Amino acid sequence: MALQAALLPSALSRQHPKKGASAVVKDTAFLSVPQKKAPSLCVRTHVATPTAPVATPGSSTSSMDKKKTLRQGVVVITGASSGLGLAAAKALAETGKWHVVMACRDFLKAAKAAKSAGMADGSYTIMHLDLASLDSVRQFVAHFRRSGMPLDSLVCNAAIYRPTARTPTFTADGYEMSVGVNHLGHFLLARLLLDDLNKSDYPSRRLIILGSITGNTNTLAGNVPPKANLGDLRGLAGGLAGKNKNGSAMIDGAEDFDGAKAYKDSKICNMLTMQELHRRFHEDTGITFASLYPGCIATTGLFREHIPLFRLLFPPFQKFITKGFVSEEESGKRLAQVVSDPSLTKSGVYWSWNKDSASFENQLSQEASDPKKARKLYELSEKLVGLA
Ligand code: LMG
Ligand code: NDP
Ligand code: PMR
Repeated sequence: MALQAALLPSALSRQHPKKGASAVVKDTAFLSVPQKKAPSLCVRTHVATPTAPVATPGSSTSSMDKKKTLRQGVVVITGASSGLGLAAAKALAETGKWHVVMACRDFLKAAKAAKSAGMADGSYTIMHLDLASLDSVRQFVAHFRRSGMPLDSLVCNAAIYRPTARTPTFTADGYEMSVGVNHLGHFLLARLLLDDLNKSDYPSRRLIILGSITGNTNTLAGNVPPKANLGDLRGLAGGLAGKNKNGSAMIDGAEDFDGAKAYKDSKICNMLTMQELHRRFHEDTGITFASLYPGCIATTGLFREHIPLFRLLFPPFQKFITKGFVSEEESGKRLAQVVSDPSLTKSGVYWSWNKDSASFENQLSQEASDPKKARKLYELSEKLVGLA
């Protein structure tokens, strides 16, 4: 317990009002959202900051007659410039209940993507975030805070997949790229933004990290070689070849680099991180931590580095043979559900969907649910991103 308390970011050690101990969220904070000038690296497409619960205008002057409605929520989605992230951004923005902050590395691409997806001006804000640089992650957090928007939901969605790579590439901080972007960049982002989520007065605050079936060896898909396996994390402990040039770029310390395995390993990290965050912070903050497998979205940019024959055959293979295929639009709705469906508030869960697109709590593989590994991963990751 003492160790847990020591690990809590300062502002997180306070009790959330839901827990009853100290109702720190005052009415005034609830009703006014600070609005500051938009920072230079952020294109804001709306004028009004999402407002706090407002009284619906009515003819009566009696405050008793005024119905309270929920203010618009603010959700940050990383990698919202294509695929699942874009589809979820669109689905959420279209409800009018959410303002979407699209946290993207390629500003212009994101702007074009939002326009061509038909997202309404005013329903989203684009902010620069390159997860391949821990500096960029910190800058994003600073920019977001300066925007004055509250944070009600965070979706760690961005990812890269280098299926044919036999040699590693590295992030600005020198970590192997797949794990650096998919796990370490998100790990720092999530840890920093926990404070902001905790300050939000929104009724259900959520932190969502994308997982996948291919990181789970209790499935057929997870048994297609190369299989995910973090081993004893010795490669990660050694800095993923970052500062230790003789170290391994693979988490398990393997000598040879394998891009497909590095991606699957990074997905195990994502699923373990969600569970460790749940164990450390859910009870004290009331924040919901969740992961999901949205289905096989075989048409997204994730497979851009795969050989052309794979890209041609993979969608029909998934559609007609495995039947695991899901369209970008459908997957976007699934992710949007995890962000905002009032029935999906359970924390520590890995969501999946059945053929009728009904959500259910899925089982993670033994490795992807190992609490000792999750804790070790968390502690090593804190060191690598400069939090410990
Ligand atoms: C690697 O190859 C690449 O080397 C690597 O670079 C990277 O791309 C990686 O995962 C990505 O893949 C994997 C390779 C080897 O798989 C293939 O791509 C082979 C394709 C061969 C095509 C098979 C014919 C299928 C017919 C379909 C025709 C139309 C569409 C084809 C589209 C192709 C898209 C893939 O994979 C193999 O070795 C093949 C054997 C894999 C089977 C694994 C199954 C193991 C089952 C073990 C059971 C475990 C029990 C689990 C229990 C769960 C219970 C719930
Ligand atoms: P896409 O490639 O379409 O989307 C990935 C997004 O991540 C893009 O917007 C991309 O930006 C962004 N991104 C990549 N690198 C960085 C970086 N350094 N900094 C910031 N953003 C970055 O893939 P999907 O939509 O398929 O994948 C989304 C998520 O879904 C991933 O977490 C993936 O693991 C998961 N998933 C996907 C499945 C699938 O079948 N496709 C199945 C299971 C899980 P840009 O547009 O600039 O390239
Ligand atoms: Mg897979 C049985 C169902 C099933 C499902 C749901 C997926 C999902 N895959 C399945 C089966 C198979 N795949 C089989 C039997 C094979 C061998 C022919 C196979 C192959 C395969 C390859 C080569 N599959 C792949 C690849 C990739 O390169 C993708 C990958 O592993 O990326 C890491 C992939 C995927 N299969 C999936 C899903 C969701 C992927 C996308 C990657 C992800 O995000 O996890």
